[in-house]
Amino acid sequence: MSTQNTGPLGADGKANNLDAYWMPFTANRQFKANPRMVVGADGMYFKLSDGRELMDGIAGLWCCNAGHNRPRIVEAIQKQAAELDYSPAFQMGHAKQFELASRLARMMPGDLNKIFFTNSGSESVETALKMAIAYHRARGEGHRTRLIGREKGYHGVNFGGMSVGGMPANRKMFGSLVTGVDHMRHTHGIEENRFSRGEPAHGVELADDLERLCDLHDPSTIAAVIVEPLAGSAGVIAPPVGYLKRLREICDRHGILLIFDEVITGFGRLGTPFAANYFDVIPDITTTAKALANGVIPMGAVFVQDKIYDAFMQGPENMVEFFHGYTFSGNPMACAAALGTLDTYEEDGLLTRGAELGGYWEDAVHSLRDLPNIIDLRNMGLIAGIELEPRPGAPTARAFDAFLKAYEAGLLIRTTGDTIALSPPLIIEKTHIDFAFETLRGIIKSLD
Ligand code: PXG
Repeated sequence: MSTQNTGPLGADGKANNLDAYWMPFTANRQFKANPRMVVGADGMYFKLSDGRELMDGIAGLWCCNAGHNRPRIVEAIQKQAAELDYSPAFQMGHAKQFELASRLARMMPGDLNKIFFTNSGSESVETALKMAIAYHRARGEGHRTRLIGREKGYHGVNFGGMSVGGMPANRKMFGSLVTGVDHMRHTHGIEENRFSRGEPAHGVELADDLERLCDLHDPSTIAAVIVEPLAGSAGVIAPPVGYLKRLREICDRHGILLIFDEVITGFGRLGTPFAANYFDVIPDITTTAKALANGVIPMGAVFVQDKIYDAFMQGPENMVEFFHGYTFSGNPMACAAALGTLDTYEEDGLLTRGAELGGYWEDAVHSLRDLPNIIDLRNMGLIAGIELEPRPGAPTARAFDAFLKAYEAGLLIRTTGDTIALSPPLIIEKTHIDFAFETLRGIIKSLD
């Protein structure tokens, strides 16, 4: 079943096939029985092994915000590879790390002026959680160790992120996880919020759930609260009006750090550079990855307020201040790709393009309302969530059928549970939006 030849013979003369690769977050047996193979990408489109084009409705995995095969980024990587391929991440530096960090600091509102580089969203989250705990300890508040996440949150798959995350399927197989973690209630499923355009009107009081956890654990034990400003993986859940502001107020009242996980919302997804701009709420720490280097080379960045960095800069100057970092933190190839990406975002005005197109996008999303099996439609910036009624006794099956049919029709979508998520490259044009929603209209109509 999975012996299909995927390319030329290996040097050992044996056929390459689909057996050896254990694919992430994939139904391996189903995929290998009927593979979907990509061979190229340009602009808004993937090219498939059968010669067809597939419109990218999800920016790769929420990461190729400038679209594919962008010349600035390609050239930056080619040049960098020939000039400086790698330089040691610890106790050595190269100019592009400092240039990139300076540029990022200028882009982010508030005092989030210190940047720590990682290679993924998951690593950014681990880094942020460790920073939060160590920050309090450095200030003499070593009793603040507890971490608070939220139900339905997704913060990557490493132990810290999985533990503060609230996706049951991502947690249940992996034992007792990190201890000293608790969760606020999620903000989804409020009946009056169905078919909201942008921020839903109801549910600000759910932020007060943090007060409940403060009462239970005592705030002096809590280091940080981490939330996605808009929850992506759980199915596009925008925060109720005023919710994030209230979380900020509660954190301030109790000396708790607020971490925004902007791995999805960062770099223009909401029509503003960051969700912090959109919601006008400044966290203490922001985690990013994905679109930082346009998905071309793995890279993440953690932004921290000056006060946090400063708290670490104590003790003898020859001592390492933060015992944390990765071999590939700030590596030259990733920095070059990120600088080329930021140039592209700037030149094409992509970080605010979602605001310009947002109205057209929103109308397109909500035009599906009359279709069968639609139980909710949600949108913000260039994101859409289309929630389908689950098939009785077969949750997720209807949405997965939509995924397969869309693939056949030339459109790449994501599904999570019974929700279809769309997050196209920010270079999208109205004609692409029309194609996506006309295609989806036909598909959703045809689903049993
Ligand atoms: N935080 C958030 C908010 C994320 O969305 C991560 C952390 C982890 O990032 P890495 O780079 O370690 O994967 C993510 C990742 C989807 C989807 O379609 C979402 C993610 C990854 C893959 C698919 O919902 N989010």
